[in-house]
Amino acid sequence: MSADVRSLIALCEQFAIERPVEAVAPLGRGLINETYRVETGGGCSVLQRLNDRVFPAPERILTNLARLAEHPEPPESFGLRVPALIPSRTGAPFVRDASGAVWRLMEFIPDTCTLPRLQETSQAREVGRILGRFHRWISALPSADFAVTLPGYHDTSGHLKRLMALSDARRAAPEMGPIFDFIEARLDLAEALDRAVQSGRIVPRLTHGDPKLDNILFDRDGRRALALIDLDTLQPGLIQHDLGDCLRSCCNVLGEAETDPAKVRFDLVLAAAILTGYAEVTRGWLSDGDIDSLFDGIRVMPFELGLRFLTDHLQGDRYFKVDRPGRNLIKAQIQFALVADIERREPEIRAAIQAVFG
Ligand code: GN1
Ligand code: MG
Repeated sequence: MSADVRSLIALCEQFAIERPVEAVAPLGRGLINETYRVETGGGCSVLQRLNDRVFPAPERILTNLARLAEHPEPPESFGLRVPALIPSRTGAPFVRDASGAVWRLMEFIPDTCTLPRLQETSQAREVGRILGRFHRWISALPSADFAVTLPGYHDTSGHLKRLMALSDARRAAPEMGPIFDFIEARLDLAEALDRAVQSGRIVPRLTHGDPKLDNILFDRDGRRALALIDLDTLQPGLIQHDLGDCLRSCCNVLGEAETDPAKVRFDLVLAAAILTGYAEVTRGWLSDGDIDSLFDGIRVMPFELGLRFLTDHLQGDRYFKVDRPGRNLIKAQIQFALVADIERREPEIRAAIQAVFG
């Protein structure tokens, strides 16, 4: 359901922008929120309707962003831009429309682009650097000060349980057999990171939660990564979630929308470059337990997203936006194919982790 341009302009005008709005157009490839690029004579901003079927209390996202804004912005030399929130004319961090939905307006960082796929290892290194800088920047903040915007978000075991609870009736479909066999052979994987937390080998910290390639802004010629955007899931989590998800997204060079699972590969050269960039800016920050659990993070994140896509398919596509029925099923198969390739290449991936952090 997308709003018409006139009501979008009326919404924009409730925010503290000086010039009249000239144009509003859909922006980006996000699967959850509605996002628009807003043009005024003086520049651009980003208008978003936060998805209240996904986020139980969208205003918590804005509270977290306000908390983040209290933290001194990184100096220019640090190399991390953070888009500022534009308050409403009454000074509130968001505006509610007549239906009660929460809308926010954010600064559009000019002269940037997103990359549909990484072409060069130098870009991958930049991806690692921007994630590392982001982690370093937020590491000074107590994670307990931040609200959980999406409860159970990276609770892989919880996602697995929900899928298993609803699978019975649907398992009869012939294409489901091999998928459920694949999942059932990996029940243990869902708990790998939980076990590391319970044993005290890794500790929860504040994380981005969704550092996929689409959420990284590069300069116009695609050389330098300038910003990590989409802070909706900034909440306590694990470093392994962020690094695993970043590699899941960037090293599957055919992308999430590929339709042939047989073609899916995990690009180890890109993975090594991302980890190298990350280590360069965070050197010494990860503990031995963090490093030991990195491979589990890399393997578990595509598994978890596959479980989430499959669950959504079986529940009638209520969570992720789809362009046609069946899309979430194919997306799940692509993620599981990525898990399989990561498993095939486990020794090489572990060796790359050791070479970078060891
Ligand atoms: C969703 O909305 P978007 O596109 O930033 C999802 C992520 C998935 C991603 C897969 C809050 O992110 O967890 O990894 O799709 N965000 C949420 O593309 O569920
Ligand atoms: Mg997101």
